[in-house]
Amino acid sequence: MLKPQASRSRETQSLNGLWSFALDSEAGEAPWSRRLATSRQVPVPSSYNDVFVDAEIRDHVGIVWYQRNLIVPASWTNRRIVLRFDAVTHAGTVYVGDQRVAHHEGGYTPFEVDVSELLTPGEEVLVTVAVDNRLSTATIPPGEVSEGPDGKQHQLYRHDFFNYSGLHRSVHLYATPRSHVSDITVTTSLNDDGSAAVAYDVAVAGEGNVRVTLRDEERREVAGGIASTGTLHVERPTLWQPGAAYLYELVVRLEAPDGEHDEYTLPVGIRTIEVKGQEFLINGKPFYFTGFGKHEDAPFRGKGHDDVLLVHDFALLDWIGANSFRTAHYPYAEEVLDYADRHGIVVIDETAAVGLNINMVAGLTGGELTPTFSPKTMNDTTREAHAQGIRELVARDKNHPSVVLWCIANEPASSEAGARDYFEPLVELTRELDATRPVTFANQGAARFDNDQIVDLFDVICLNRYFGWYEQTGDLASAERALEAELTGWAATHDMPIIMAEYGVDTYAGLHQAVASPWSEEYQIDFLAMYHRVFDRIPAVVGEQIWNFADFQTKSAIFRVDGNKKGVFTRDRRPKSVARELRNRWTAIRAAARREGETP
Ligand code: GCB
Repeated sequence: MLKPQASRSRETQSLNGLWSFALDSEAGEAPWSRRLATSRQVPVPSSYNDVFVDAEIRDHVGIVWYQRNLIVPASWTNRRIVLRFDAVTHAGTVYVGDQRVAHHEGGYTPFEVDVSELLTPGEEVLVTVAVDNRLSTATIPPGEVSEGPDGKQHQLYRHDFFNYSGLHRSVHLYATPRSHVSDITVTTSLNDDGSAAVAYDVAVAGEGNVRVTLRDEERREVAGGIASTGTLHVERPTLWQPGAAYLYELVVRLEAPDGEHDEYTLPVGIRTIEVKGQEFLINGKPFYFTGFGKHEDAPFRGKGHDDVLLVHDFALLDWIGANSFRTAHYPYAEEVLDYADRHGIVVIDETAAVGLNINMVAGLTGGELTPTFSPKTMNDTTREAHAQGIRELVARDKNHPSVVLWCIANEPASSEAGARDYFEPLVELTRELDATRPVTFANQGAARFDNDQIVDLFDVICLNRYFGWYEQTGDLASAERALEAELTGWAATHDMPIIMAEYGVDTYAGLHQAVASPWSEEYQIDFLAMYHRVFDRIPAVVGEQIWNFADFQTKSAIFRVDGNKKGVFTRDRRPKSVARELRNRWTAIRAAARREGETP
């Protein structure tokens, strides 16, 4: 799915800014049929939860209404006009004037609707969106809604981050010619003589001839084609590499018989990815992932996309020497991937399938066990929502060179009966949609190398482990033995590379101790140093991504103090003491990789 873009043939209008906002209980019948009777305004993009000072809004379960007017420029006559939402979390129903024009489920992928027939250029119209944040076994992520004794809806969810909701990303109105480029797929490979093949496939709605031109960063044409599908040959390509991004541009032009042309420009990074035995190769050379599991999370805006935060977070990644991150636990804004493409940061791209694990907390507390995969729990409807999430993720992100690995779930109950039947078709689907990238899932500690039911379906083992925190709390010597036994077990039983996709400790910034124990900055330093010693002893470990980049908000819980505090940075992005230690380690790892001719 192509991102809106202004070009010679396309125009865009941002619908970001302040929208009218009302809870469902305040909005009356058919709120789209008139102006919302409210003085409240909410910023877009943003979560609505924390911008007001009102528990009713912060903890609201159900529908809220967003509304604004729009005017299509008078010059947009005879154009195809599209209304596009980059993310409505978790479901959105859109009305233009009196008409319901779209409904979309899945809070982290875009959707759009052709509204050409509904809008008259030059005239004003109301756009109203019902945003529903309820999660059930029919949604990804899943959850359960129940009615409390107060008659209010209560939302149960099993993921460890606050259920922020709203219009989290940009809203656009854009115009294209009626015959237009509707999709582009690009894949790249390298030939033995060092030249590259850039295979492209252009989908068109309407009629016309396609022409493509590949330009380098100096805008010099390096190859071209005159068909909607083909392979371009690049003699001496400059490769896209971690830390040294290089982006060509594929300019796609559709020449329609009526003389109207459409033009779309797609950045293209030439690079290869391969999993070979226990190695992860980028451009044929071993790559070692350093970095974090992140979140889209910040004070006030919640999960709302913000370019200031985007640039600052990447500046911190650069400062600390990280070369990668995982989009835990949902697809991030496209702006984030564009930035990663342009700045050479490697991305593990994750779906929103988090919390498919009913017994995780029960397992820890000795509660009663319920099967996770069953007709009453995660069932065929859940799996269809999950499959749709995978389709939309791949459709949106397939052309990003920074994305090197699809992660289709976080911590599902992969040792339980039913996990294999649930996951096998989803892995197959991912491979059908994209044969060029490996596939993984993030494995939870209860599923070990000898009882996990699904890992062999995948290409890379991603492990989330908390020895020394949830287990062996405060006892790093025992934790070190447990971690080493676990990693050696995986390495001996599976010929696959291992990435430690989560490891970390809650750390209260400013808490210092001479004798380090949990929650102190010193314990975070000792804990991470212990993990790193172990990783360095096990060659199958090809990556370390600490949980988490920054402290983040969660629902209220007895083991959370104003959120999860496992960040290496605080929620307002100040480094904890461990940051400098990591900077030394990761800078040294990168320097060694460069010396040895590996991918830094
Ligand atoms: C995990 C989850 C992550 C949590 C983390 C924690 O395993 O994947 O979402 O936030 O543990 O801090 O407990």
